[in-house]
Amino acid sequence: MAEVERATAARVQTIAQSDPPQVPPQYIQPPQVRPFCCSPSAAPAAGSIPAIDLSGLDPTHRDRVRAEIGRACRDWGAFHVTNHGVPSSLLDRARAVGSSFFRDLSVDEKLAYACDPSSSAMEGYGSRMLENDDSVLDWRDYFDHHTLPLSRRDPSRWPSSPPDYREVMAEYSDRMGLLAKQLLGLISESLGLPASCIEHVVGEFYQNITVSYYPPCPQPDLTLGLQAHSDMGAITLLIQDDVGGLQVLKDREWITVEPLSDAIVVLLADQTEIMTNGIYRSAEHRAITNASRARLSIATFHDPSKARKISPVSELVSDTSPPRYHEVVYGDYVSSWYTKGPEGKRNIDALLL
Ligand SMILES: O=C(O)CCC(=O)C(=O)O
Repeated sequence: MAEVERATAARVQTIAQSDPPQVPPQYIQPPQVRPFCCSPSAAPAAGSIPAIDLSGLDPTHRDRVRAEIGRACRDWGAFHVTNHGVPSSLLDRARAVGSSFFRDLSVDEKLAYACDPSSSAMEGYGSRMLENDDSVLDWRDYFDHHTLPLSRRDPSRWPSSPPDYREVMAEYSDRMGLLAKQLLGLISESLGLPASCIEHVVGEFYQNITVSYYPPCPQPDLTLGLQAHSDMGAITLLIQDDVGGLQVLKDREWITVEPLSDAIVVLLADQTEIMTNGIYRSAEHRAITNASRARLSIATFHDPSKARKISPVSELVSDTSPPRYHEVVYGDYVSSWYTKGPEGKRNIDALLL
């Protein structure tokens, strides 16, 4: 098969557009990880991630916000923030340019931005999370952008259509970076640490933005849009459209994160679990599919540089509370994630002392 044909055939959107009655076998998940429910609306109604109102961070409100963030990080590792200061028009524009890229461009136009399938974590248009031959594939196409530090940002590698794509994504990156810093400050304070503590350990943010597109799926009960994982870095900020499909694991049960208009989902990632010595846990999450509507999400990952060494912060370690994780060089952590695959949280568990 010619190179381009192979790439085209691998696109989930192309498969979905041919209206197959069944998904191809490589998308069928083993029974133990299949979604219990076949549509987000059939998911358990009880329990949803907490929603925290960030408005008015003056000293009085800051105490309330800190306490709520502490509870959410301890109990869930995931929460919504509202009144976060990012204009809802920007969230809408980011969703609009993302869905226009997937919906309005032909496959050939999209393939002009294809990322190199033989190399992990590359920028561009892609379809699979892992390249291991034996891995079950996600029912998802995506576009990954390298956005911060600015030296990594090259909008000429991003879609030129719709015409405002690059401008919107750059502004979105800047605003998410600022919010991520603010949230890491509140998370530090919620542990009685100086606001800058976690941010100092992380150092300069390495930020990537992934726009995920999940076409309608003929067999949502057999597939996953994105397999279960926790994110590798420090903190992820995610928006989704009104279709829904993000699920967070809580007490061994998958809870659907109902889309909340204008809110941003905060997901603690593995390095924050290490820095907080396990007081706060990273959120294991996944995306399920549905048969009727395509879904879009935009995840913004904030990571340390590859050279950064991460360990539990000294203020949280004592004789009575010894370190629970080995120190890790972040780049080694990333390599191991891509070699072994996410499989839930296996990678971070390997660092437990
Ligand atoms: O689509 C979603 O809601 C989840 C996306 C996600 O977890 C990711 O991009 O890593």
